[in-house]
Amino acid sequence: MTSLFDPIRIGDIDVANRIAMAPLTRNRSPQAIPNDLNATYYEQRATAGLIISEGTPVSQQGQGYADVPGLYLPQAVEGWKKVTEGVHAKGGKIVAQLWHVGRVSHVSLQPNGSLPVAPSAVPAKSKTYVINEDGTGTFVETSEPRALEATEIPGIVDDFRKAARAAIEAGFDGVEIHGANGYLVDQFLKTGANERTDDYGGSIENRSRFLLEVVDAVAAEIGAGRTGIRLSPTTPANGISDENPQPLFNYVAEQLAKRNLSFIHVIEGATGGERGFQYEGTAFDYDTFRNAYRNAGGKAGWMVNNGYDRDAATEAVASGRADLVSFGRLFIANPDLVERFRSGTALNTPDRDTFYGGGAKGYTDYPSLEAA
Ligand code: 8OZ
Repeated sequence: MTSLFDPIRIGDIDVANRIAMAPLTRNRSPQAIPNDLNATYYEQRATAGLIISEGTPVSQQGQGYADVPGLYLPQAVEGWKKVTEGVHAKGGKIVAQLWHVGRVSHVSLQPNGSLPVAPSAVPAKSKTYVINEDGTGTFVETSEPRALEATEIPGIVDDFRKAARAAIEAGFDGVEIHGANGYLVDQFLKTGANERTDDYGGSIENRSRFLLEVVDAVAAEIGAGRTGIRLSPTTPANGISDENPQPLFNYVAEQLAKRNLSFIHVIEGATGGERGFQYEGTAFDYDTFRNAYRNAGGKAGWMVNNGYDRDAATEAVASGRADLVSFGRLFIANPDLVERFRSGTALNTPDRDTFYGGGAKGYTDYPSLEAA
């Protein structure tokens, strides 16, 4: 029976165990540049089999929150080098999460204060995080977006490609394309945000086109075996919804199966909430989704996420339902989560008040067993 502590090769990446650190927005990188504090935080968590970095915008247009580290400035690449060197020195692996928020942004974060872009001019009805003039952070309503011209789409696909190249230059082992949580890729996929009538809207094939173009551009640039993707078929995050997610994601699964990716990272249900959450009037089955991928010949590592604990993760991996499990909040509070799972030691409790923004408090000061 496979255990959480068994190694696995996913695409071109060898990982030491099945315990991944989920991407976590922490808003501690002013000017979008990773710093020494960020490097310490990641290095502390390097015993994860695989770290997926926090969401990393591929362009300023892709930015939706203050103080998140990007991959579009040369100084950011230099900053990320400190992070990847620290993780590698401790024997860990780390991929960069490539992110474009689409409509989940605020004019104050956009180039020249322009409107955020989206498949269609449908507001997210969500919140984003900005910095006030006095330096404190607050959550504010997202701005009204404008619909992308079809002629602008190749440029955004190319921003993902360039960011993937920058990630490799910064020493990452690969990338995860952020296709989840109501951000740009998910906005194209789902009927609740995509009202286009051109090649990027309407049919399942058309709504999946942007995702597949991004995957193909990134895979061609850095290798499919270093490319992963995160999907959230039934999340309501950032106001996203779909009228019929099962055939949509079965199609996405079959298409991805042909591409020999490193891993598929699946958020089950409502991100950070109910794993059984469904869009109104729909019934999505995650086993059917995985089987669509496997039956089409897909061999990538299958990573599941959303509120798993040690026992649920052990079962998921032992049963073959998943190859890896990612943990978010548990990794915030437990830098040595792998060792704590191995020894069955009690876990530290995460402090919500320090999730977003601030400094070392609630970031690099959670104790490890070794320190205690
Ligand atoms: C929490 C706060 C801000 C952003 C996601 C990148 O949901 C995020 C995110 C999460 O994927």
